[in-house]
Amino acid sequence: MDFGINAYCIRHGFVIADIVRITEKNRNVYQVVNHKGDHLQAITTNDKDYYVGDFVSVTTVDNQLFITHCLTRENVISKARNTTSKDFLFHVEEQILATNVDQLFILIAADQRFTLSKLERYLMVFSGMVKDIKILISKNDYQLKTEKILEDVSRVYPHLRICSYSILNEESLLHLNTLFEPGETALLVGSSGVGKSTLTNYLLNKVSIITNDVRMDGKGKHTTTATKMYHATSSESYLIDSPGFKGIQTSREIDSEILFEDISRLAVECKFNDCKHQSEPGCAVKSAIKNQRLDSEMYARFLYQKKKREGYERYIRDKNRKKG
Ligand SMILES: Nc1nc2c(ncn2[C@@H]2O[C@H](COP(=O)(O)OP(=O)(O)OP(=O)(O)O)[C@@H](O)[C@H]2O)c(=O)[nH]1
Ligand SMILES: [Mg+2]
Ligand SMILES: [Zn+2]
Repeated sequence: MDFGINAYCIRHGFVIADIVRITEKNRNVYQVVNHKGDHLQAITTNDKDYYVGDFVSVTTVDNQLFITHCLTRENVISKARNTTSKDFLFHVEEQILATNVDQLFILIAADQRFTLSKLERYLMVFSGMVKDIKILISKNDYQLKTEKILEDVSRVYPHLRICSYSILNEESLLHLNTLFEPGETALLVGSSGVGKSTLTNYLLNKVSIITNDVRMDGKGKHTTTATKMYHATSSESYLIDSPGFKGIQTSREIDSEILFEDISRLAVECKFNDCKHQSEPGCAVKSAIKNQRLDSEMYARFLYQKKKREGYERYIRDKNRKKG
């Protein structure tokens, strides 16, 4: 229950004594845990922000714990901050969700509207930040809807591994439990109401079925407002539950490799280095489609995402030109 502090210190050659990990943040008051598993409160007097998952060094003055600085972050999971301003593309700001994350679980609820675009955005935004990404379809008690989603995804992206579960189905939960690696830190993300907190609750208590809390219409109102890290005894892993997303975008360069690896592998064989895989001669991508070695639907998604990305970049360039 050291929240990974020992392993982190060994990896980086730090001395454990004054290192704690942040499990929750409320303005400048932080809940932290030390290598013995004691839960403590720490504050900071500097103007730096720390995040859930951070390993920080602390000092005690008059019985009060102070964070002095943040230790090397092994990774940072972020997305663009939600904003209602029409002008947000000017100053899109990345919002840090958590740090030092080993596994990312993207939750999609079977009872919510599903689009391939949304799944693609999730994957592209996060795939550059963490290697181990898993997609979970929650609420698979909505059986037909679950099947439709799994079918839609696997037709275009047969290489993506997706697991579905329901909080009402014990067997699916036992399988789910095995996806969480012992000693590792897992972050759950997804729209509001997909079931992140319900799943967290299950993994913490391993109570077989939490029927009271589950409404069959899936529309509970236990909206999470703060990111929080827990120790999940059943999997011996650390779990971060986060508030639901309103949307998913990013201001960073996104990574589409996770979706279109097949296309980039073929692209090295195209005659022209800058082949757009549209009408150029000697295009290996087009010829793979013709020979049915590449799925035409995946290719269509590739063009769609590329067009969207280019439009977005052009928009930012134009705006900035007008501004500057
Ligand atoms: N039918 C069904 N309902 C579920 C399942 N999992 C969660 N729910 C219900 O879905 C609703 C929302 O669940 P939460 O766990 O609060 O969702 P959340 O992702 O934490 O939502 P935010 O905190 O707003 O981001 C609750 O009423 C849950 O009981 C499931 O597998 N099946
Ligand atoms: Mg929640
Ligand atoms: Zn090509």
